[in-house]
Amino acid sequence: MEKVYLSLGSNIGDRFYYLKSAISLLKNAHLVNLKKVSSFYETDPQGYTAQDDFINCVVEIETALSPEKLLSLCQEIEGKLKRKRLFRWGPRTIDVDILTYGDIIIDSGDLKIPHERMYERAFVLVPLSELDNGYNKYLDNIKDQKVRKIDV
Ligand code: GSY
Repeated sequence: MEKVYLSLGSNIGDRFYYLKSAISLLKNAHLVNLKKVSSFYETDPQGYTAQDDFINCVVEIETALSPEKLLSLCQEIEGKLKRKRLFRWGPRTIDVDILTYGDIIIDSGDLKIPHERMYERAFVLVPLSELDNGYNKYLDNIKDQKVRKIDV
């Protein structure tokens, strides 16, 4: 079993519904144990900024799936939730991205682990450092980006 961190985000429609449904699908997935879920954060859009705010969180799972199979599972979950992505970097109903997979490094076509932009993004680093304080040291990089913890 490998420890994996996934980043989840949504900025179209009922954002909480999409995040909670994706978490529930992960919880019920074969060969996946859901271990931890971070707080939910409302976050300013990064990259293409003329779009609505996102809600983001990070989850920790343990899995016996290979990185490639896990990527397929993430895509399957996005498909089940009828993912809409209007254009690259643009608004989307649900995104499920692999951040890290144990200590593995992969740099192939559609699979790059660790996620290539994770150290530049507050919407990843703030919830991730809640689950693993080893990432606290990177928070200084992103202190100008706004994230707002949502009380539920
Ligand atoms: O890469 C994930 C999609 N995405 C996000 C996101 O999830 N949250 C925020 N705040 N900005 C984003 N820009 C993109 S692209």
